[in-house]
Amino acid sequence: KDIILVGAPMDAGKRSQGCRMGPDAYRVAGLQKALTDLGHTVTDAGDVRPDDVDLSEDPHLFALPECVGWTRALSEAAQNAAKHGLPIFMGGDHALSMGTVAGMTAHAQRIERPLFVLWLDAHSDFHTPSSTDSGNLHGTPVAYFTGQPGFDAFPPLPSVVPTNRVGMIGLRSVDPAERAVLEQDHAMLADMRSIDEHGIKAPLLAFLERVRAENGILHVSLDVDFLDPAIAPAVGTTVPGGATEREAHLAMELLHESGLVCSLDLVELNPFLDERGRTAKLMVDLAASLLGRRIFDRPTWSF
Ligand code: DIR
Ligand code: MN
Ligand code: MN
Ligand code: MN
Repeated sequence: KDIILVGAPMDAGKRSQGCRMGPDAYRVAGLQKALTDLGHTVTDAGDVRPDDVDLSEDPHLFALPECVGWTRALSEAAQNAAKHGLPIFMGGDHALSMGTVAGMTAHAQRIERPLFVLWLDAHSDFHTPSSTDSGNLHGTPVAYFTGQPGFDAFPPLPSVVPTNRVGMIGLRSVDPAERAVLEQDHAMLADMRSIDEHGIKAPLLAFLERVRAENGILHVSLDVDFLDPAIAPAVGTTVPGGATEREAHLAMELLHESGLVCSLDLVELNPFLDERGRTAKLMVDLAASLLGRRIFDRPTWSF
């Protein structure tokens, strides 16, 4: 496969800072080598810069103009990268997914296949600019790309991802306003309770089956806080009770075997909070599993 690494040092999606160091942390942790070792051709396209936008600040939102500038620039970067291979967006905070998913919808339109999005996150990130009480736009990307109201300051989406093409796995922190909408909606939701009861494989395979049935392509958005804070401390919004290392690797291996993944966000890594690169290295290992790293190349134990 041709893989394009796109740095997105976005830190504007929330007040606490440090995610801008994410792309370089992934470089130092050896993301490119981990993927070339699997036989892929990997190009590092460097870091994207936000567009300059002529927009005033909104008192209720943190860094709105900068977030709009990032959305424009990343949408363009995603569309271009997707023409040449599978982009991996090295974040940066989760507000970057407004741009990457917008760009991937344009790509999906171009190749005439529907885009699905898998959101691996403790949070649903389904706030609108008016429902958010933190004012942090990293809590809003899913609402943006599913076409919820209130995003007039942002670029119009090339095409909307309907909520029935969104799967969320790992949920354990959903604010009341998000919950009210999600409960009546058609996104596939697997909270930690479902994972405890059924494992991570059942909901993931059910979602992948839906993608395959509609000949779709799949954008995966991996938030560091999907993982349990005990194994992934380098994130500003830790929530206890997250995915284990083994659940996460299994999910990545199943995603690889599906052959459906077209693009990947690695988001919310804050190297300022890391323990000697531990979280960055785990995220690199997970990306490698998603791109084909496995223990054995033949089935073991069950035949
Ligand atoms: C939180 C942030 N729900 C908010 N969401 C996070 O600010 O409204 N998403 N951290 O990953
Ligand atoms: Mn531009
Ligand atoms: Mn998130
Ligand atoms: Mn999160």
